[in-house]
Amino acid sequence: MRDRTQVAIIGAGPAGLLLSQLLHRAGVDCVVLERKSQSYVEGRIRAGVLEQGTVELLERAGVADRLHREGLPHHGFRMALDGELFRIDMHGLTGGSSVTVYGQTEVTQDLIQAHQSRGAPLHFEAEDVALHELEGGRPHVTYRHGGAEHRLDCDYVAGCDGYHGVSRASMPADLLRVFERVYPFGWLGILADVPPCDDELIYSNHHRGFALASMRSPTRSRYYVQVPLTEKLEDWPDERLWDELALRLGPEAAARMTRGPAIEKSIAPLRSFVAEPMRHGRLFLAGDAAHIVPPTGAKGLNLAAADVGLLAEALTARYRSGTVAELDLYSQRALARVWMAERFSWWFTGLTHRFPEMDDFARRMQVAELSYIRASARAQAVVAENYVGLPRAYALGAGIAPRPVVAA
Ligand code: FAS
Ligand code: PHB
Repeated sequence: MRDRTQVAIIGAGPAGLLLSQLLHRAGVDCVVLERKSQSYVEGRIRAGVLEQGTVELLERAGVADRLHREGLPHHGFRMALDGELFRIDMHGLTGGSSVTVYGQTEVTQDLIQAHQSRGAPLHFEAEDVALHELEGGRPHVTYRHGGAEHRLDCDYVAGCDGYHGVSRASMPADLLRVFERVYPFGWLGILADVPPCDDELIYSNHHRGFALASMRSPTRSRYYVQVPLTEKLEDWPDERLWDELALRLGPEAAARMTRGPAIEKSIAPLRSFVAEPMRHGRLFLAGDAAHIVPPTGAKGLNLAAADVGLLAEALTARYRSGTVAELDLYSQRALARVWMAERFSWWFTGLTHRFPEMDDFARRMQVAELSYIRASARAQAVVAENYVGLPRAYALGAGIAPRPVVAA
């Protein structure tokens, strides 16, 4: 079967769904092709913190009603050093910025709901998606769906298919430059229908390892502990995990912690990854297809949204006024923001986690840096403005956006 659209979007994660919704509201035709089933996509448990910029994009996409009803505005978060808590007053230190705690699962469900209520072309279980003629005059996507072979002719392809997707893999190997750090540990996460131990998040640096106390609602908690990559889920029965969380979060948080059965438990590896450029001909990458951050800084989902905001504006300008200037600037603009978020996520991970090769000197450096942050409002302001999301102007300032990398 043969179809045509203006923008073919690969992937129905937050990036693909948000881009599709923004383009639809700008009058741009698009089709979303997703490899997995709807229930699989809706069942994924991932991010939990939305920057103000992400909330504004979801409002612009017309999918923020439930977010405003159920999302939890957070004006600060706590840090713990070997069990001793101190607070980062984001709202006070950034002139009024904050974040909203609202699960990526809910964002995805709200976006899918918006698509299906308008009968949008969102195809789940699209198999063997392949991209063709990205530099030619007839870009198109082929795929199999419902047992039939399909060809989708388009003007542009948005690769929103995550780290393991087909889009980045469709770029010429000699064009791509990748930058990567793989961390020697993972995060063991637990979701439980118990009240959170605090009304704000707690990021804990403990000599036994990192722990994070987060939440999804006043009755649903999300916790993480750093574990070696060799650990298996069966090594961590619920009781062992609750005991470890109590130790690493410290006595004050432990006293308020409510235990309960895990409704989801998983181990996620941590990596920092960037692929440059984020464009090849008619293909534009957005979200995890182009970059990965360790979840420590709560940037992954928010970076995907920031890419999508830029790409939606550029595609809309192209169809409304015929200008391709913003499309030509997309990769450089997106990467400028990506690298700043990569730096913060890498730094915050280094500050809060126990590295296997860490000697006593390195441990003392961590303790000294955390003690300095605890003591200095200026140091806390740096943490706060990165956590709530840097102003777009920082990345677009002259000389800040990295020059396109020219092969040596
Ligand atoms: P996604 O990976 O979410 O979506 C890509 C979509 O493309 C998927 O639905 C996939 O099935 C589909 N796809 C892949 N290949 C395809 C193909 N060939 N054809 C069609 N479709 C294809 N971020 C945070 O900020 N905080 C966190 O706590 C956090 N925790 C995470 C935990 C885990 C286990 C993982 C993997 C990520 C986590 N992240 C976290 C990061 C995460 O939230 C991502 O940043 C976010 O999902 C990015 O969204 P997308 O770019 O849409 O990519
Ligand atoms: C979460 O609630 O899942 C979460 C919150 C903050 C992070 C990472 C994950 O930095």
